[in-house]
Amino acid sequence: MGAMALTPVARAEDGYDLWLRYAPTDAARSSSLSAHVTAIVATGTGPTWAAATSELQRGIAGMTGTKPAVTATIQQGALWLATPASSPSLPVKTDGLGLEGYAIRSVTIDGKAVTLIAANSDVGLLHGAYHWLRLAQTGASLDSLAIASAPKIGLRMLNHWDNLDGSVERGYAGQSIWDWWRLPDYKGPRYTDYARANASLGINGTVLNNVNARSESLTAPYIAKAAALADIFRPYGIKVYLSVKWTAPMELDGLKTADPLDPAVAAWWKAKADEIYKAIPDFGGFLVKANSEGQPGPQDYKRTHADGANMLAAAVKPHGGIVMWRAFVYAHDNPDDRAKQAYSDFKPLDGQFADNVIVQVKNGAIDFQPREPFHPLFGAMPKTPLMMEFQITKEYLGQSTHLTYLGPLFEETLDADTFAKGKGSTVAKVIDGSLEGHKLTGIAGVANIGVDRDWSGSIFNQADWYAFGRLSWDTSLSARDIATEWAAQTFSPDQKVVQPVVMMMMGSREAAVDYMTPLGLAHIMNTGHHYGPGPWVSELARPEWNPVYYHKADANGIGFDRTKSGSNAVSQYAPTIAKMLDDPKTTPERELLWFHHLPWDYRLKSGDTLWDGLIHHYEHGVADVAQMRATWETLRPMVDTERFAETETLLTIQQREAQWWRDACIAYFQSVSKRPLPAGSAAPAHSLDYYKALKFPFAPGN
Ligand code: BDP
Repeated sequence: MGAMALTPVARAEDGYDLWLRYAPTDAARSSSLSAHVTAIVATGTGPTWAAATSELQRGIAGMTGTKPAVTATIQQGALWLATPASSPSLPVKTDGLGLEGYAIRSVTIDGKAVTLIAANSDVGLLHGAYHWLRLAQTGASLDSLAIASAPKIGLRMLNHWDNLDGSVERGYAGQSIWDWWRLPDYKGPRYTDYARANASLGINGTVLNNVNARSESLTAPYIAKAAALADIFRPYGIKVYLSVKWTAPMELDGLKTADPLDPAVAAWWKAKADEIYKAIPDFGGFLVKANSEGQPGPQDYKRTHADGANMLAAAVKPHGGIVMWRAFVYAHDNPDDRAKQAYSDFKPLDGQFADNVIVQVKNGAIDFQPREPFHPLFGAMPKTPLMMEFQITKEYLGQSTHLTYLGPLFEETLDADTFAKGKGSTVAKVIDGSLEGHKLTGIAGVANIGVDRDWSGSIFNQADWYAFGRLSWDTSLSARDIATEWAAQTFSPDQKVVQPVVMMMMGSREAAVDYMTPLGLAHIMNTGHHYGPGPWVSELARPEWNPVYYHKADANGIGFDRTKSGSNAVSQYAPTIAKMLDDPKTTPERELLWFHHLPWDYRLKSGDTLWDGLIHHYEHGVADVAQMRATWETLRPMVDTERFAETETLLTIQQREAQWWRDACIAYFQSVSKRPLPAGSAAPAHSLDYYKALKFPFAPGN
């Protein structure tokens, strides 16, 4: 065991510092760090420079105990921040780094060895400073650095589903961090720490309010509040955006209609945009949920999503703003397979959107399930920029209690091949614009942030925020590498800590898939709060709100037939994929029941029947959680007490609930299949009626 791991923890850790802990290092590392930052050379001025130099000072002081000075002259061992504007004789080329990227180089200037962080802009320098600090915190070598990094995706955004009353839709980390009531005057320190955390990942935009928006967020007092936040975030390279409610002109100013082709409506939005830009000159633009789950929208006036998006786009265009128009739509009066509806609505509109509109598409066609095949719209709208919407908050993956690291889920979707232009047309290439040559590009994550001390509801949930940010900057990073650097910064760079933590994280999402929705099952969570199992639910008003709609289990078999002879959702994919998914034998087993309704006796690759295999997957999931607990237990001597105990308790809950999921699902599926459990599988602990009777009226986030 490394000496570092045994160093007593100087202070209680409650997770507030996230991955920016800058914990004291051992003596050897500390002197190496000091030798690499004998001073910080900075000749630029302004708030972003101040943010970069003070973050470096904070980091180095934390790790070594000594705060380096900021000076204007190069000295041996200095860390030198420079842009072409601050240092005309920059020895490093900054071409290709864009306005947000940076280079980090070990160079010799007049015989003095220095580490140069170079960028075209102040914000680029800030990103470079955070990269250097990440190297420092993870124990990486700081010699011979030759790094160049620039993001491929332009908009890297958090979407807050935060309400003006302080509650957070699908939030499991306490109330909203936006203290709307006391803004714009009172600006607590959390806002700056939020900006620091995001800037450390390169996140450059935040939508402050819920997509299920209230009109009030567009009134003068709330614009002033948003402007106060924008002022705090600006030095960190983060722009503010707002979700808007389609009928705001009617609700706020008594207009008779919200028809996007009505000139009075367009004029209202133009005036509103002008008002916002007066208060927030670099305001990013609007996010819109329209004609979805009861929200009003242009279709209420027999207009299309494109008509609506383009009208708003015209309002923000003179200011350089954009509109992010969500494709998450499905209608109660549409009897077609819910998984097909977004494609059916949007695909025909390809080519009709204004050039400052980007369509925001969820990773899968239903709704943030533990596993979904990639959304068929990716690759299907070549003339339209599409941005990704991931959910960082774990509505369907154990909320605040389960450890289910989302890195592998994000990675799986980004790496999926749409075959839109032949092999290699990955979802990542669709959203970074390279497949079709789009300049407007974006990725959004529904935030998991609240006022809890640890921000995200648990220490391990922080990793999902982290992974989202890192992948937004560079979609080619691996979930494993991201977990590795997160663990090193969050706990300790000691491999004896990092390796087991990464092992737990990397298996955790598959474990959740197994104990919740194995083999391509989806949306069998209980009603409303989506907490816990409810595969039996069948009485809700809209068919697609009921789990039975998704699994279609009966005496003969289980699964949703989306083949040509079923709903034909497969035809929404490129022909190569459609063909593969049309046949259960060539469909990846992990997505089997998403695309096929199969008899219980269907043979899986393992040799199991579908029935036995389903049970075995449920059991693997439970066993994996037991293994995660055992692994965590080995870390007891190496992790500080408070954070160790939190995770220990949450894993105990997770194990109990994984068992609950297994037992409840098996009890239900057995009631329809009427089959005996495979040899060695224990009967559920309780009757089906017991599981059905469990109620959670006050579950959070609902
Ligand atoms: C679902 C959530 C719901 C959101 C909706 C959306 O259950 O709370 O409003 O998505 O994305 O996942 O609009």
